[in-house]
Amino acid sequence: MSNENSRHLYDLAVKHIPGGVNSPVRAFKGVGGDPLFFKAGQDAYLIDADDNRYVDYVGGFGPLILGHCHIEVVEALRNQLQQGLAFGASTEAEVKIADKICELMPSIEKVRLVTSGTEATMSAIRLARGYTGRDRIVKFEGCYHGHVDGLLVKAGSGALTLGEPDSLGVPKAYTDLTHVLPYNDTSALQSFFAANGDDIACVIVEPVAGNMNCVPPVPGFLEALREHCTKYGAVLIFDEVMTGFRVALGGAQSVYQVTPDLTTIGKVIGGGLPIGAFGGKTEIMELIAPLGGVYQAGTLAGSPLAVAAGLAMLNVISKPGFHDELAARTTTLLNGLQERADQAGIAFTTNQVGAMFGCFFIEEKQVSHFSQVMSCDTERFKHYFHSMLENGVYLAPSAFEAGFVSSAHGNTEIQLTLDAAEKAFSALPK
Ligand code: KE4
Repeated sequence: MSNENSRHLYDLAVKHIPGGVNSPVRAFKGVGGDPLFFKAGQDAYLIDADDNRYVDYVGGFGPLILGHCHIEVVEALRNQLQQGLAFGASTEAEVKIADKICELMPSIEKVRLVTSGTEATMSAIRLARGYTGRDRIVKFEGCYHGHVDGLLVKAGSGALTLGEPDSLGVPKAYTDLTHVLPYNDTSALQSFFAANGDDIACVIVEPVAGNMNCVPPVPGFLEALREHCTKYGAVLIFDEVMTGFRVALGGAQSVYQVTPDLTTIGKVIGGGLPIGAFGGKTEIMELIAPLGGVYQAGTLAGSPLAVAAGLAMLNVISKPGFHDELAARTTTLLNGLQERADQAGIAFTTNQVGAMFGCFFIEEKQVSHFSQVMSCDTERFKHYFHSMLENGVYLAPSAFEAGFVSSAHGNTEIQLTLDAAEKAFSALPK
């Protein structure tokens, strides 16, 4: 498999782009080697600069739940292109997508569109602080909510991949206001709130952690968050940028039946274009400008192109049975991977919530805690990643990212992946 063109593009890229990438996790630092450059995506496949084809389990890190270039998304974009790209003013489509989001996620009574997940979480936290008049916030180790200054504390995703969970350039005054608790540790939560609950503006949590690989909530964890936030008057923010409309049509909050006060979303609602959103209870959302005193704004918020693509995607995934079918295919994939790892004598386990999954090179059969994620064999993952790549399967270039199945992943793609995994597991150093 030639990577000559990718290598050439990388050499050119590093000249004017830091690390040759526009987002750190793409740099392959977590797996070694130089990053691939891609030129096309079609259905479940990515095509790189050397015309190598890969079954894609990154899906743009979550948005592409229909696979690449889905006909209805492309058609919606084509139509919008004829109408206009940006107006700096409101459009009918923004009303439609706001109505659709509130219909699919009833905890969201009012929603504001932004242009990234980071903007969504940053705005939601500012809103929670404005609403409660409190400054302190709570996040969880290994969770990632975008590169918001106060949230780059023991963060996951690219920060974890690069081994820099805390960032330079973030004033101590900011991080002093951020309390980090262990994910899935209800007793630590209880103790913390007993001592500090009255000072907490909000808790922000990934209801299914997808940035320390994929770690679902243990029974009772989300319920305890809800109970303590209610008791102490803190705003509960579910960061569903990744899980929203992905793990189920109504997101993780519909799977676990725990209702947050605010939710942040993104990825799927933009159909692959830049978008984010935050929303929730009317009494909180009405503090947002121009109605209230919490300022928030964005030049391209509600981008006609992103909204057109997002509406098309939401309409397709709203069809009955869509998510059940996706979850079933994901289960088939994971069962097949587990069988082949067991046959090869490789310590391996998986997590799954809907069409979002995680693979771990670890002896234990249940991964629920950050400490377990950090004990996984990342060297084995590196070998596995490159072997899968050589056999036509593209995984996230990091042991700390979740994987995603799309509706374009059919039996052919699942079988190709399992055949690649059989070779990869048998080639792993014992
Ligand atoms: P963006 O600002 O990257 O659009 O979204 C930030 C964000 C917020 N919340 C959650 C739960 C997220 O997963 C993300 C971003 N996800 C990562 C992938 N794990 C983005 C990939 C990257 O940084 O390149």
